[in-house]
Amino acid sequence: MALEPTSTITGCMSRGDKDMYVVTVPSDAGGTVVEVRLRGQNEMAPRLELLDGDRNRIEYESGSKGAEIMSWAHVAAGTSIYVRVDQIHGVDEGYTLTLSSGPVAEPGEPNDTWETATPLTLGTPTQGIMSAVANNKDQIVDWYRFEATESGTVEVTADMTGEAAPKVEVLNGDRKRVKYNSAGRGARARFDVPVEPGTYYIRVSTGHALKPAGGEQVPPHLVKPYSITVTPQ
Ligand SMILES: [Ca+2]
Ligand SMILES: [Ca+2]
Repeated sequence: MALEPTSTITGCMSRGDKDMYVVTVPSDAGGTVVEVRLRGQNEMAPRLELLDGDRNRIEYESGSKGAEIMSWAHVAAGTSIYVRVDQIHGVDEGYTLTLSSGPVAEPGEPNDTWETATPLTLGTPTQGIMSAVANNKDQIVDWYRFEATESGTVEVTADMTGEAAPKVEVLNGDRKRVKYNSAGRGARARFDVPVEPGTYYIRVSTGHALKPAGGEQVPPHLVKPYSITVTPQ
């Protein structure tokens, strides 16, 4: 059965029952965060599974009798995930499944390759989201580019949020690596890069692996953008 990404439905469980729903998100380029809550009427010990478009499990949660469980997923533009509902014990009762959703605001996406790099304005911070995304494994990488107008040095700063750990690679117009820097989770990478006049690319990713789905709260790296800045010295 198809569900809207923001909706509430009631279903019915009996012993051995599994209910499967498909949820298709809008085409916002940054993707959509879908939050899912499941609660039985009285005695049901709920189980909730999220699967990606290829039906690979991306999240699993279970709860005790009468508990409400929740999970979230970051879903790529215009794609679908599956939500599977069942229970640990075999009671016959109704349940409520509540979905809420919102777009991930990231004007720079799609920027998963050097060809689609987001242009930077020198001296001005640009914000992005570092997140693993269900149904698009490439989206986690963000490419940027800038134009150096004279020979000298620029300072590159990538200020990460949440569990994302900055891995920052600067490449020249021939896509040869000029400089690399990294830092820990939620930390800032800051380094100087020698430049000649011409185009440069910056590939931003995370050294700490992130998951496209989880239980409980939506994680801070999906709520709070990171920033990247290139400043002539
Ligand atoms: Ca991004
Ligand atoms: Ca990206």
